[in-house]
Amino acid sequence: SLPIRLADYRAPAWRVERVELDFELGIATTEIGAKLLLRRDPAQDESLRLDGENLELISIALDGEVLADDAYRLVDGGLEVHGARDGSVLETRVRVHPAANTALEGLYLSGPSETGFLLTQCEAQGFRHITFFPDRPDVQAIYTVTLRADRARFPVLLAGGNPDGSGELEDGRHWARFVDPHPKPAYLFALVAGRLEKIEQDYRTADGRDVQLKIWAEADAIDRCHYAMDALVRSMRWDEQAYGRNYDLDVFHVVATHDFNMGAMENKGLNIFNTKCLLADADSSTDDEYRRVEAVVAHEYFHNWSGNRVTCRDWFQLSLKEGFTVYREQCFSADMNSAPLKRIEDVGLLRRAQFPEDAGPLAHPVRPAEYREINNFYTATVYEKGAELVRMLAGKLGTAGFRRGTDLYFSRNDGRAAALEDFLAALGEANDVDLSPYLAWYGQSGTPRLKAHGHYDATRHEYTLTLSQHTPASLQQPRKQPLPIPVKLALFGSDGRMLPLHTDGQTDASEIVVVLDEAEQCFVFRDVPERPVPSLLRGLSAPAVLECDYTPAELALLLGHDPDGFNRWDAGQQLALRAYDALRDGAHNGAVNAWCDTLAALFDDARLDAALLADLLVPPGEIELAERESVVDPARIYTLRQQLQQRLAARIGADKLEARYRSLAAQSTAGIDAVSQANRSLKQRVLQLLALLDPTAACHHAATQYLDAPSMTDRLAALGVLARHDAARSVEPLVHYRKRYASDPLALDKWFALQAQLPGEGALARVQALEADPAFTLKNPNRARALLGTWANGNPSGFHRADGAGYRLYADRLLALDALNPQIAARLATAFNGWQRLEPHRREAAHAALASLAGHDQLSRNLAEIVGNMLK
Ligand code: HT7
Ligand code: ZN
Repeated sequence: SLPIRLADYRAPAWRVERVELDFELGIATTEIGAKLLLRRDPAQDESLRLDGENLELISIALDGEVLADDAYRLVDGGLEVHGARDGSVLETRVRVHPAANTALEGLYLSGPSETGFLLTQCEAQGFRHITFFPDRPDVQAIYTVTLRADRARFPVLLAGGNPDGSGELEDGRHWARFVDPHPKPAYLFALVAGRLEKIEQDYRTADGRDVQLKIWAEADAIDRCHYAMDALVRSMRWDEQAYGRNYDLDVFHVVATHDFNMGAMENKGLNIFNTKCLLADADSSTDDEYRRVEAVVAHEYFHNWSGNRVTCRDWFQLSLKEGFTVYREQCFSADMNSAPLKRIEDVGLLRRAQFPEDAGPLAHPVRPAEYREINNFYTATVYEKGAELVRMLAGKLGTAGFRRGTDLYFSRNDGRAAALEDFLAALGEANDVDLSPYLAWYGQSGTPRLKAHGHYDATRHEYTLTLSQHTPASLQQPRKQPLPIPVKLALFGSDGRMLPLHTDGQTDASEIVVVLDEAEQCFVFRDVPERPVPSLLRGLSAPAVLECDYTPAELALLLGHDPDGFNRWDAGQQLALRAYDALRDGAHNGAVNAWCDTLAALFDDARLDAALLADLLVPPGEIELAERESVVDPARIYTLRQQLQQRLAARIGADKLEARYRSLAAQSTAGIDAVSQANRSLKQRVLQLLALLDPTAACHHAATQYLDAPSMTDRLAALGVLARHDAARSVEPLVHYRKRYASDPLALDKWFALQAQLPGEGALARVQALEADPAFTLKNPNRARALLGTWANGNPSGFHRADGAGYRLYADRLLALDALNPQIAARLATAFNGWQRLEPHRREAAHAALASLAGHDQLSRNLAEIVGNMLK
């Protein structure tokens, strides 16, 4: 297939003003009638072409006349119709097969044929699997949807919009109609039909609309939806207060499914969620999962404005809705919880997932210039880097200025399909600033490296900071431009206090932002009483990698004293990298000691938040460490990182770890309040460190903790320590867990994932054994991700075996998956990212596995694009 290019964008020649859809629902076969009121752009004279995939056309009529065979043509991927005029009405009837749809795109069945329910997934291009339509986001129509089905088999019938009547039909069937008054693109269409239970809550918006909130799930899951309802109500209030955005229909439905390709979907008025991102209760959910539910509920709700009311002109603009909505969710979660902890989590994800993507063969700009398969572009770059770009803009404008900008953006673009330029223009115009230089960030891939060098002039009391930037070349973009990089900074004195800053522009602030927009620039600070320690890129003020010639002692000072939790953590991460390098190179131990000594001191600091301490005690992960190596040996990285943590544990000492563990264990509760979560987080970390020094003692605690655990977080943490440090002793609790949660798919996913994460050469055999478990199936994306995805992405030392056997098995599974669900196969295939930098044996084996995949002629467009890019 040929790539689709941003440069080729043309406004649609044909639009749909109104659409009436009529569904005759059945599990094996569903018939869909569509009536489209068409509008033609008088400036274009193309004939009407509609998208359609895997549709059996039953009938077709134009303006009430059945079309003759030569008046239309079924073509690859669509339908051409001759003779349509502006104002014409096209009627089609098609047949689809939901139960046979394993790709989970379009209309499909969730669960077994006898008991499951029907639902749709239309983003990005699923609607064309439901009916013939101009399936592009800049075609926005008013939808009237009628659902008909057997009442006993499908007691609940839902579609997006406001309810507009329902009633009985013959033969035990019934119907329900919905009208959505807000014009929307096809990707936001949704329906759900089946046996579902609900919980409800009334909500009055700030502007006075009474809304019924309804969350739907299968009977065994409905009791686990209360936390999501609570998160939804908080999200709605927050969007009213933070952005002045109110909900705009009389009902808001949320539906949970176990069978979903992504986390959730923001369909207008009918959000659909992966159960993994919606269900939460103390017995089966971890603290991380509670936070994820809160975040994803908020994210999808926020899309009602950033995505639905203002949508994307074309899929190249995807970050317009995704980057902005991720940013909105990040701010919401920071407000609901701890801002520094949230930032640590998000920056961790950015460095672990986005930076490697941006440095490898799949690198692409936040606004890509071309794609073959749009589903491959729901990436960390579009989402997470996109959110960082919005954060930069928001930081530049300040809270009030950013709000002025978003108000203008929403009012000016309401009901429209917008481009990223519209976003920057509104933010800029509302504040009288020109933000167009920031557009360069959207068009250039790669993570800028920011170099900093400080010079102190003791006689003049002047500190000169020289900043320079460089973005490594990529295949598509051999020459990278300098970007505007906002560098938030502070200067610290040797006593660990922040120094007041005196520059030409500003005086007396303790933290300022300078913008580096050339390859190199100097910034001068006056009246600096002593040689300062700079703290740079605070809060990660731009998605860049900082390379500063700090001494270990300087980083230790920041780790020990920075009043801001995030910056303290970040200094600790940089120091840990130094320590890691020293261990690897057998160099002087200065950095190792500085890292261990400072953390050991903080370990004793009773004022420090327990959750922050837990994060401080974790060095950068294996993927981040691998990113800095020119030749990667994942087994060696694992071993060195273990050694580094062992040094830390030894420096703190077994007695202190043991005592801290006991005191935290004595305070354990099942609560999900911040204090209880912080307690669990630190307790887990302390137990992990203890296990590196005294595995017997740690496993003894873990065995007890597993049995007594009042929460899933504690239970899994204990199981993890046992499985890593005493395989024999972990057998019984693993079997116990497997039985206890036999009928809880999400809990079973965690069981698969925990074992898939166990490091070292044994991982392959373990994965194969787990594949033989009767609960394993490639058909369910959550299950496939839990076992195969966790192994390949979350267990570098276990996946990257020197003999390449991991790659061969994985490639084989990708092929099998591709035949079922191309979106999931393509996503999992990205685990090969970085293969070119592997040491020669592994590189050759990875190359062979990728080449064998590329040699198959039946690959989906999804998998073919990823594998093809990987091999470029
Ligand atoms: N906007 C949603 C994207 C999504 C999706 C994309 C491709 C295939 C399946 C999908 N399910 C959901 C999710 C979001 O960002 O909110
Ligand atoms: Zn989204």
